Amino acid sequence: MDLSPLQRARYEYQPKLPSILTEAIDTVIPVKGESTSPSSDQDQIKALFPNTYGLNKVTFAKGNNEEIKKQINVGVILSGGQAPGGHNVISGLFDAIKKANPESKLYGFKGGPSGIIEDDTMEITSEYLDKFRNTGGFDIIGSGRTKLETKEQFELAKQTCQKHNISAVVIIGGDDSNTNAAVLAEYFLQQKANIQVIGCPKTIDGDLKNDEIEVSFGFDTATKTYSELIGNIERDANSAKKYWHFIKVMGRSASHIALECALETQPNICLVSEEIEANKTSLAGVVEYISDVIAKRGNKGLNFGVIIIPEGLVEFIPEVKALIDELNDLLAKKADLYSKLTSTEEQVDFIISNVSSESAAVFSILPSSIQMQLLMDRDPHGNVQVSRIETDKLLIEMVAKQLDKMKKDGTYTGKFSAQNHFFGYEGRCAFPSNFDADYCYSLGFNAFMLIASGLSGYLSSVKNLSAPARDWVAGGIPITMMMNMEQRHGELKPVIKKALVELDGAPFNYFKAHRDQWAIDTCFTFPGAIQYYGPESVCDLTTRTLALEQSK
Ligand code: FBP
Repeated sequence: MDLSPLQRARYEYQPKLPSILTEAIDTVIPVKGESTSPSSDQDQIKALFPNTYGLNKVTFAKGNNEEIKKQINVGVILSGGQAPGGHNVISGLFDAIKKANPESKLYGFKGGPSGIIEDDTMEITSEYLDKFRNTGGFDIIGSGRTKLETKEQFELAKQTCQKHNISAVVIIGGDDSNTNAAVLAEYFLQQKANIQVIGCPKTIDGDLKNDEIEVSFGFDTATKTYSELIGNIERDANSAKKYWHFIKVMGRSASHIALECALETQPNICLVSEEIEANKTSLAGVVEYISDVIAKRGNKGLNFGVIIIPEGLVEFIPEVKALIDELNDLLAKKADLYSKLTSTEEQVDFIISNVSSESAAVFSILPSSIQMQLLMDRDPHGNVQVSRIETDKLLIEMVAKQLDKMKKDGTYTGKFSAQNHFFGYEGRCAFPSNFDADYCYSLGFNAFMLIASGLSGYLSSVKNLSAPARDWVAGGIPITMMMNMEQRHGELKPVIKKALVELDGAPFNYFKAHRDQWAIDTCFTFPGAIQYYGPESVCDLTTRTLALEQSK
């Protein structure tokens, strides 16, 4: 296989670990911390998770641990969207397993959670793994979005594990996948299957976080990749001075990615879905806000700028959200009738005559391309695939119309020419930054320490992340403590609470304090490409979000 120079160099990179995990592995023992409970819905969650409710947090300390040398087989699953660093979670897990006992084995379930159900299993050997160390992607074993949630699936998973003598499974995924990891852990305990389940917090979206999980892996690298590109576009805009760039960035619900990129690049506008929802801003209101900024700059002769749009925006605009909810319901209930309609006109008429008059009115004003995107297939979790809705183009079209009106009434004298971009897939498989390379390796190594401690239903946790890696704190957090009950497809279900942008949090407050100036003046900053080699002050920096959240 041909290798790029960076690929070759990254194979040699030795990720940093919290100092306790650098000790000889048989001299580290688990230490029980406080017992836990979820912040709400305790009774319901306790009833659903009798074996994994109220467990203690765990950290590690020095101590004799002969037990850790026992031979075991572990399985690993990559679940959901790619996030830089997944290969390093597997590397850390593998290295810890082999350190404890070179006879122990790591198996990968291929293609995501379906791999464990269908027994699509491979042994991960040292030789195979070495080609993936410190590289982006999930191609080491592949990923997928199959939901692991039914008893039949759990039984099949149990059979696969028993066939390969696997006594622990590590699930690397986001909030939904880790919710399912907790349900699977509970099931195996109820069944006395002797199979432990440990989760690892993954998603570029950054929305799997709480007091115990400071950040999900991949967020650091993905936002740095997008910020590099946004900075480059800002320089281009500032050079040519002729385009407004509308840039949609990934993040299917929360706006953490958009906000982090804004903190890194100081664009003229960054929309934050959570604020739009809190203020109940309508689509027309969003268009007016953007148009006003463009007009203010245009009237000063500044006919260029950069606007960051979070991918999930449409689901936070109240009237569009109401429309999407009605569409989800309608397309699920009348799927047969809808599938018989062949022309776009028939489909549009069907929608307009089957939703409320308010939603019909919203649907009617949308460009037909957006109408069709809202009707596309849902993902396996029943969600609209927001990455396929061209919000950037929708806003350009609506803003252009609004600016035409403003021209006519004399409030806008500039020129408007726009370019649209979508940064999503570009960032999900980048070479992990040093932070993600180290964090992921630590999460994987730590996952083995939790397994060796006999735990199940825990999420691998590495904290104190704005400090140097040696000062990070490794441990385990019972997943049930992160859960609450939520309505999902008409049923009340236990799920890990998704972390949206906090409007009273330090990152948003910093942005809010500066955005009016960034809007009108040109204050762009240019983060440049991720640096892998050089001074720590450049290479090991974490995100602005984490730095602001952890600044005392
Ligand atoms: P996860 O939550 O599984 O980590 O995936 C997040 C994400 O990258 C979103 O930002 C995006 O909306 C979605 O995946 C795209 O999914 P797909 O890869 O299936 O197109």
